[in-house]
Amino acid sequence: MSSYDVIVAGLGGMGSATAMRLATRGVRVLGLERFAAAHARGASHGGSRIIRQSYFEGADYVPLLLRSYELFDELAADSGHDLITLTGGVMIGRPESRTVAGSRASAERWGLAHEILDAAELRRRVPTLAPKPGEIALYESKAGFVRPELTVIANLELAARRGADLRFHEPMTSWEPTADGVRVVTGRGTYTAGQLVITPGPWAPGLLADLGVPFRIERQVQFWFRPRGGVAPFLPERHPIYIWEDTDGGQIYGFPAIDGPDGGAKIAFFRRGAETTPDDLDTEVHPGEVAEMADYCGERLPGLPAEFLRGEPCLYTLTPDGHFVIGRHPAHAAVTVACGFSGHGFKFVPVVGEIVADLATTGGTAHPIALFDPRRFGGSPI
Ligand code: PYC
Repeated sequence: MSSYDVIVAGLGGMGSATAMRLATRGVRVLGLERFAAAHARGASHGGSRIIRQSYFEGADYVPLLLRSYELFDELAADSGHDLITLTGGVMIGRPESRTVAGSRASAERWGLAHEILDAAELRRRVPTLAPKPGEIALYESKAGFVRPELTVIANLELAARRGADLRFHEPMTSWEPTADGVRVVTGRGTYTAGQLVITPGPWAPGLLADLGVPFRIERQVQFWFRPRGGVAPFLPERHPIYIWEDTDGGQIYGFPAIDGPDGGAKIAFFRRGAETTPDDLDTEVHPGEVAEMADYCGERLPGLPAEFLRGEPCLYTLTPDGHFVIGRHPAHAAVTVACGFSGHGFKFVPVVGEIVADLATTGGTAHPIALFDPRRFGGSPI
């Protein structure tokens, strides 16, 4: 039976960053992943994910975001992969909307550079966008996108180079506490370690049922459209990322055309997905779904939905309050969990890797993570 300091179960965004950080610190790591590296069955794919600093989800996230920017730069330099592109970003809605008011409150609290644009100024700066009367935008120059698959690959490459034992197509099937750590079973063997990190993505409801967190898994589709007249106005030199809130609180979010002249631009609803499970994921994108998105964005980005190019579902693991779940397992001191990223987690990948590595090796972290306490839903761990 092989023995390690830490076993990391799940090598998507969060698990790959944790494995890399642990290996960098000289920890003997085993990483287990049920699929291939950088797969498309979770929420770490799709070519782009938003990164931004003003954070309507909560001003408490900002210090973590600032650290994440530093660590994305470090990861890019160490791996040689181009991971992060700053295009600027606009958070659009009515002034009192969560997207605008919350972004503004967080920017003001932390002194983040930002501008408030009225509808006419937004239209002048970003002619592809057609705000409704009364809508405004918060513009942030530090926003942009990161490359999720490349980020996972960069972490895995560095983790392996620094000594981590990474095994793919080998999911953890069970684990149990032992006198001095954990025993982990897979279809190929049994392993022991002092600590176990569970970064399960959408497998959280099954693998972490004993946490008592009422997770909801939602299927969300990412759509790529070729704009009318070509991608020129959507190129990253000219086009910011955007999050746009409607009067009913619904949001869409989108990206510049980052894949060259034939690639189109990606857009998605933030939360309109059907509940599913990772084993039942419907990977097909249906004509009715494309029509719904084309119809919705036709009013707001009239030039975008000219030609549907492709769609790709991803899986959100939602918590009731939309905040992450990160911490020591309340019932098992040898287990650390990081899950429930609720559709807005990828930008935090490097800092979550740092936090989870801290927790697994020392039991604590200097980062502010009280918001993510696994015990906050009052579920009683079994
Ligand atoms: O952070 O990517 C994001 C996001 C999109 C919509 C809401 N948050």
